[in-house]
Amino acid sequence: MKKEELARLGLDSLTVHAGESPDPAFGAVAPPLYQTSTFAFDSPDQGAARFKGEEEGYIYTRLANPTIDRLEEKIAALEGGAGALACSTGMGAIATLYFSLLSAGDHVVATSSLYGPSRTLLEKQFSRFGVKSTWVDTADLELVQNSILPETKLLYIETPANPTIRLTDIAACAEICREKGLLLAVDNTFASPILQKPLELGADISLHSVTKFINGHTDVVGGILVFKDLEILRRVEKPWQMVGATMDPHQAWLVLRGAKTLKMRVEKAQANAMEAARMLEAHPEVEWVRYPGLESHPQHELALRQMKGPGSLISFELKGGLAEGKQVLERVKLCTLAVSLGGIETLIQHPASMTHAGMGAEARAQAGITDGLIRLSVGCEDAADLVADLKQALDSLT
Ligand code: LCS
Repeated sequence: MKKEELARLGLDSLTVHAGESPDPAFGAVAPPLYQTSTFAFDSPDQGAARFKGEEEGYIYTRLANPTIDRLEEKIAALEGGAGALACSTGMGAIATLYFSLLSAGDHVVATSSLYGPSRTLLEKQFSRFGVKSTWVDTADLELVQNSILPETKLLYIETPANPTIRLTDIAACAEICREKGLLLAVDNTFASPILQKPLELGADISLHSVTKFINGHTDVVGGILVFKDLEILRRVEKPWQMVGATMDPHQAWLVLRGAKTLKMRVEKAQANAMEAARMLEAHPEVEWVRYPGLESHPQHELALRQMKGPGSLISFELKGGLAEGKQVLERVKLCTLAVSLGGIETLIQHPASMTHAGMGAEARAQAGITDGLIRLSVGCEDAADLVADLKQALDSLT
């Protein structure tokens, strides 16, 4: 379908049809997997013309591949972006973003609570090349304003944030970036394009670990950068190709397959999460629960304004802190003790010793990631089974 036709479709239709036109070679309805590293030229002149950019066509899979193009088209359509670049992993996408847009002497303001390696990559690696960063609670817009220096080039936010489920006001951040001439990038992994569209709220780049909701089946790692306009995409495209953070066609094919059911999965997991969050909130062993769908979430109003739904990530802490948290991790039966999130199955983990261990205790404390925080990624099982599983683990503590 043409871009203008796609733009008129609803999200259900888009997840099914964007990037999915029948195969021009044989009419296959499912997208063909072009598992090839290179593409033959008809003549030396054609090869030269493709390298010069004078003729459209494929050259080499690290540069572009028809299966990967389809995934980029699908996710760009879902995000309302001008184009996308599919990456080897979520971290490949984030590293590509930093590498393409930042130079020695530049400064970044970013959300203090976010996926640990997104922070340590800038703090411990990019700092070697003279890139500086300031990590703040980006929910506090005054703090964001006050952290911007003359050399700040990028505001990097993650909302909802991993693992605190704290939100940042994307439209307000976009306004600040417009005034100050900065780029705004949003890690949209926790919401997925079904629940939140950062580009429509004024962000320049929306990115995902497609390992999570977009693929949804816990069998692929991948990432994607989606751009509001092609000018920024062009700045990122060459460095992305040159560092080789590009996706493989088989990855793209699997993700295309997973993404077709994105909306149904997100909605089912979200309905389950609401029930799990209500049970947790009512349980006497639970000290606090953070879930944007609960009225008790300090940014419940922002969630209603900015997101189509609260998603399926919950964090909570028990009255007995980490010691009791570990017992729950051991006693759940249906929930699997594993990192990652956004898959069809419910996963539970302990960020301070797992996903966010590398950040260090000081950065975790500053970001509000307490030692007793347990993160739950609710999947698509029966809500009653999930609630019963969590409840039996909690009841066993009393
Ligand atoms: N962004 C967010 C918000 C993430 O949660 C992750 C991974 C990444 C980026 C990086 O993506 P990857 O390279 O793994 O595809 N988050 C993980 C987590 O919370 N548990 O395990 C991985």
